[in-house]
Amino acid sequence: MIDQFGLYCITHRGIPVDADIVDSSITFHDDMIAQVVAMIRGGAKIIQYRNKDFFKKKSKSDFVNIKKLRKITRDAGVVFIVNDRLDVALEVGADGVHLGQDDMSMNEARNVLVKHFLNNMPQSVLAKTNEKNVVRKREFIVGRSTHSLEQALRAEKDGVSYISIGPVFSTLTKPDYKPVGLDVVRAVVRSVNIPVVAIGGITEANLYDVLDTGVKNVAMVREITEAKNIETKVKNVNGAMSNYLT
Ligand code: TZP
Ligand code: MG
Repeated sequence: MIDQFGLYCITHRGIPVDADIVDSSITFHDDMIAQVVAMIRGGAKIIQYRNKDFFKKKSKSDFVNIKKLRKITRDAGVVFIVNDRLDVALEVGADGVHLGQDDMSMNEARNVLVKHFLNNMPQSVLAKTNEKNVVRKREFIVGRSTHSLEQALRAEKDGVSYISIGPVFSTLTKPDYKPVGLDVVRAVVRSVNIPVVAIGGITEANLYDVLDTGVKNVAMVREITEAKNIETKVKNVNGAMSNYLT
């Protein structure tokens, strides 16, 4: 498992019509594909597929898109995480899933993963593998959203691979959540030993304030997906992060 993702990019349904990212071969219908292609060109190392509409409606064309995104990210060597749905993550062969506080517990996730990998492993591998190390061996990533120090400590104890903490600042992407602020991010970074991703209202402009907490990973939704040029934005943020962190 990578413990430094740098910029953690997250897709978002709906991009501004005048955004300067659309390749002539990509139709507006494929907007998630355009987003991801641009993120990869900008140097993203990890991308999460987040599309609340899909998970409500389960549209077939979105499902086709997720499969395309898996292929594009795999070909580019980019880690691909699916938000909310472990079943979808496993079906498309994602590298991991990101779960919220109200989603399945780590124990439930572990059971599903053990079953899935046992059922999908060639007999020869299966013969040498015992149940306990299946999940670890495959290094399937399970992330958990947290909104307080208590939740962060609990998630680490449960055995998740990484946590997100936020929203750091108030954000239109998650308007019902009270911002946790920079002090909570600092406390979480000091208190847990798994990778921490700060999220919520983070922009290129406030990036250094966030990095000053000691957090090494930062996730952005709107700052990236609503940028006039996604590729340049990802390049700039990643550049700023590696300058700061090295
Ligand atoms: N979890 C906490 S805040 C948030 C999520 C998914 C949304 C972050 O979006 P943005 O646009 O980067 O503020
Ligand atoms: Mg969720």
